[in-house]
Amino acid sequence: MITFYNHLHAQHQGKVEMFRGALVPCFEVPARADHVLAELTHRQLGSVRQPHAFDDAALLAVHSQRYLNFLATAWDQWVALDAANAHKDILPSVWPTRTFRTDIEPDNFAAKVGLYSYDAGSPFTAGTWVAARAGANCALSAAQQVLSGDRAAFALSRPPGHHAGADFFGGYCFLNNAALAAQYLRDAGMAKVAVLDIDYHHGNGTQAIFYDRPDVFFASIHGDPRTEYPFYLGHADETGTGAGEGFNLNLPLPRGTGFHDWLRALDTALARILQFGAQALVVSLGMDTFVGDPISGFTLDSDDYLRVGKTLAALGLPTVLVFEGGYAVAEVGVNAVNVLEGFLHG
Ligand code: SP5
Ligand code: ZN
Repeated sequence: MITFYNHLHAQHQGKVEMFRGALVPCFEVPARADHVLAELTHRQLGSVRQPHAFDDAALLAVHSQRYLNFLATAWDQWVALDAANAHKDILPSVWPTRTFRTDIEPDNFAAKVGLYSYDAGSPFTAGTWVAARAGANCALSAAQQVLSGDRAAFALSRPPGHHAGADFFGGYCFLNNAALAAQYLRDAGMAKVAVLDIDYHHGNGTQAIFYDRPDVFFASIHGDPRTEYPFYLGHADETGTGAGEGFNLNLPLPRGTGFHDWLRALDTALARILQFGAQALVVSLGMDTFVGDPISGFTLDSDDYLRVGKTLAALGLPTVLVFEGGYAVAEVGVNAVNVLEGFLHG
């Protein structure tokens, strides 16, 4: 299996995020991807390649033009406010909630940041745009690799993507890598594509992007949003809207859920994906279901990820795996590569 990786991911290195009234060190750090890369190399699980460059059209297939303009210029706008800002990250602090207008882009920079985001946990740094673009290129390259006939490919991208919507960032995510891969497969002629999101957190961005569409089935297994981030989406009664009705499946599980019950949910999701008739699968591969994850609540062990990979492979579909969350930094390499090994060697 080919892995697409670009060292530019390390340009996105947030300093702090807001948690319970304090700024705490970021959980989503460059070392996460480096551990996965080291483990891949150590276990010789296929070659690692640089992604190809994709132009704006591939991003515009998922994201809005004004959001992409914002991402591309945000850092320069921030530093133009005050040269001292070059040493601080951008962190959102004000948002348009119910009753506010979102059709007019404010001139004020903080207001602009709030228009295009939804939490104060996702710092935007000097290198965020460069890193996010490189990560999206990894996901698009992995999709292209599968289109060219490979059974599977892995996008080792950072920052993660599944919380990013068509025009907002949040949850450490800026460009929705999994959605970009799925849309790329659609645009290349695959009529039905499924996205399976197994990150601990509901993939609210991916769900929102495809919610009214019957051509991309979205299934997600995640911590119950009544108690778990992102809180405001991911309930079982969200089944799609309009032409997309019936093409969205949420399987929320309580905090503390172990592998036995989690695997049953996976079987449910995979059965629905087969029933849908997917021609390809995109997996949002978050490793924050691990028992040792510092911000999450499931209890999967490292060995369980071999079984996860084997179960995904048994579906028999061309598969694009996209790296998402997973914050037990020392273990994330073994855990992610266990999924790949289980997929390849069962
Ligand atoms: C891609 C991804 O996994 N994003 C997750 C974003 C979660 N952001 C909120 C983190 C809340 C931190 N809670 C800390 C609990 C410590 N016990
Ligand atoms: Zn997550």
